Amino acid sequence: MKTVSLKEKVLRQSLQQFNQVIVAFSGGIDSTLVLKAALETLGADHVLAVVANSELFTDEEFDKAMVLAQDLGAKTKAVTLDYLADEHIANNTPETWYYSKKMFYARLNALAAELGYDAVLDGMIMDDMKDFRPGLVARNEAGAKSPLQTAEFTKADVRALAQTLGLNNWNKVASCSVSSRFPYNTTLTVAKIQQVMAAEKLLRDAGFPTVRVRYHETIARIEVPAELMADLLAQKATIDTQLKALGFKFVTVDLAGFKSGRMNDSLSEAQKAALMA
Ligand code: NMN
Repeated sequence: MKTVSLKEKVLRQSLQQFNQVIVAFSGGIDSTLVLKAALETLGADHVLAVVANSELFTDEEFDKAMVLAQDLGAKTKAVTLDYLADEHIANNTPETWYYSKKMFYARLNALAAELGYDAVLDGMIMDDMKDFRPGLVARNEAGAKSPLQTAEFTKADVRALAQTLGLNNWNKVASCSVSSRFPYNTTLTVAKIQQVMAAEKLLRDAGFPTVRVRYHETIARIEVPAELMADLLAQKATIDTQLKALGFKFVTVDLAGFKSGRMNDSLSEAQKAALMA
């Protein structure tokens, strides 16, 4: 098995093939490591951190990512993406992940061409290959590079190297498009998205940094890690009142606890395989 220091060497060598790169930066640990390694390997004049702003991610995450990239010494650029203008995304079809990443990488490629950058890098890691991620198909089509995958980094490797490099202010909780809170084939509106985001913010502020409020029309189904369920129930009256004030008629807790990708349970294995092909 390759050691983290060997993987780090491969990462830095793979970055040296580029002259100027755009790093798709979310502020999470993976893209923070890519940005840091790119800055150190190529120099700050050769790296641009691009942060996407859209209705599908919170403004808080966007603001944090911009500040973090600047703190790391990167030049930054914000791009606004109108995801809901795409009907696959607005109707949350099972193709939503493909079309949202297609729009994302197309925008970054256009920016790279306009500004004279020779590659677009993202923070995908080995673990992402095991998940249902049709966005990887769009990445491949767009020709974007994932240097952490090239160097075979797992999440554990990323954490280890981030610690060695003194990276400690990345967004601790992995973020994900809010569309993952909605059943497939639900029409997304700004109002519904804001309802879910507001509910999750209330829950984060109540002591649940990892939380999903899955939207089932009048029903909110809360997922928190199983070990925190008792803490959630200790605040049940307040949370019930607060989420009803946001427009939910019924506020429920999922007894199975938080599990990333839960909405994909409605897709068959054959459907998932076809969407990843
Ligand atoms: O953690 P939750 O909210 O359940 O969301 C995770 C799911 O969202 C993943 O299982 C994946 O299916 C989906 N997702 C897909 C992509 C992609 O295709 N690039 C990116 C992020 C999340």
